[in-house]
Amino acid sequence: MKSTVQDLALFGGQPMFAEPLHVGRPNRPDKQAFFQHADDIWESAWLTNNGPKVQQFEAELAQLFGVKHVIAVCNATIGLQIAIRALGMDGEVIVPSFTFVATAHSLEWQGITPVFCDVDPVTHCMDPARIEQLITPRTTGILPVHVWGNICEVEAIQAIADRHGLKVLYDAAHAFGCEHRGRMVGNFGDAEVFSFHATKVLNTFEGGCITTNDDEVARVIRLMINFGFVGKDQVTHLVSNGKMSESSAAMGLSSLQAYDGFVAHNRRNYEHYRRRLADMPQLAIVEHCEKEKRNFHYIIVRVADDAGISRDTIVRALEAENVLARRYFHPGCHRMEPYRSYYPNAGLLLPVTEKLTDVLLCLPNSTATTAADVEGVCDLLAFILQHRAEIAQRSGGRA
Ligand code: T4K
Repeated sequence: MKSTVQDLALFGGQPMFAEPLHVGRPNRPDKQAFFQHADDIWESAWLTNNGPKVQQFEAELAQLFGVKHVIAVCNATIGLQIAIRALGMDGEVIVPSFTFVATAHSLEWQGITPVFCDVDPVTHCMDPARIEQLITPRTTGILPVHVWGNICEVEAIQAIADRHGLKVLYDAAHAFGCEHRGRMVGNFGDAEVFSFHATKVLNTFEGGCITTNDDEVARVIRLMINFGFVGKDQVTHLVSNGKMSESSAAMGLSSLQAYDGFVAHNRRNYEHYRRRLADMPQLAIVEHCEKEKRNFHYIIVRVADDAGISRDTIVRALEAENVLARRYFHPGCHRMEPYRSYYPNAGLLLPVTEKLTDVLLCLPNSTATTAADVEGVCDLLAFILQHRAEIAQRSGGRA
């Protein structure tokens, strides 16, 4: 461990970790289990287009979620775009700015105006109290995000949607395996979209799925992921290609087998971080609900206003030590193009978002993060905090 501030890699010392410690390192299932599925695919020469692995993956997911329809897709961004169309959203849709930019882009990309709504300071999910003031005659839907696996206030949001005749589509990219009042995510709103990107708790390299309990919505989505084909020659919709490949489904099936182990590992790391961070009043971990199913995948820390060191300086100091923490979600969609040019004053209605984008950081967690890694990252954070005044001074007064 380091003894003086000069030992920090930021000031020329040796990095504490020889190899980079990434946020977003994939959870990998048993190699043989994956290879067995890959071998089946090889032998069958059926590589995509609703093959047997995709069908099996969808069936296993439907059982896990307890939902009527699961449609596997090539990634969550395409999944969102297709679900938005299938639900007939148009005009304006209310969406948080505090999310990965894919959520807003999936609307704007198809000519729908994302109307940014502020979020709750504790859960970081859309604040239902802010929704109604954003509804106009052009509003057709609400697209909230279960950020970090925290579940949105689904009852309050549904009540607003019902009052105003709006569709609700959840971005559930972070919420695989989570539940709310005993009901699995996947069953809320008109549809939900999960991401199985490499960085997610369960991955299919790239991938995702759309879930719904509505037979008609599911029927339209199935057309929309496959060029609009009904049968061999007849096309009924102007749509896209959102199919998941068999190799992705193979990764999904083997990952489902390993999923409980992923969550147990994540949870041990989360508890470890929480224990250590309890001694650092400048850093508050965003807690996961422990009474209901959660995936414990995201370790999010809030830097206190009076910490005496900024989030960005902490991230720079960690990075120099090879701890590649991320500033999810910085700077907020409304500060990214094209939204920043379209709505330069959007931040005035988003005070909580503006704050969160400046004070949160995401620490490494996945099966690639060991207990020794967590201990090392926490030692480093404690050291940085202990020497925060000198760090600020040596960084040219930049706290
Ligand atoms: N909605 C929400 C709320 C989302 O968070 C996301 C995606 C979406 C929708 C859209 O889902 P998809 O269309 O992707 O299915 C990453 C992911 O690319 C993105 O999927 C994810 N959210 C977002 C939160 O994180 P970046 O730009 O931070 O990715 P990148 O390349 O910097 O990788 C992150 C870290 O992961 C790096 O430290 C390296 C590590 N990594 C990454 C990959 C791809 C690995 O170790 N191995 C890998 O294979 O967006």
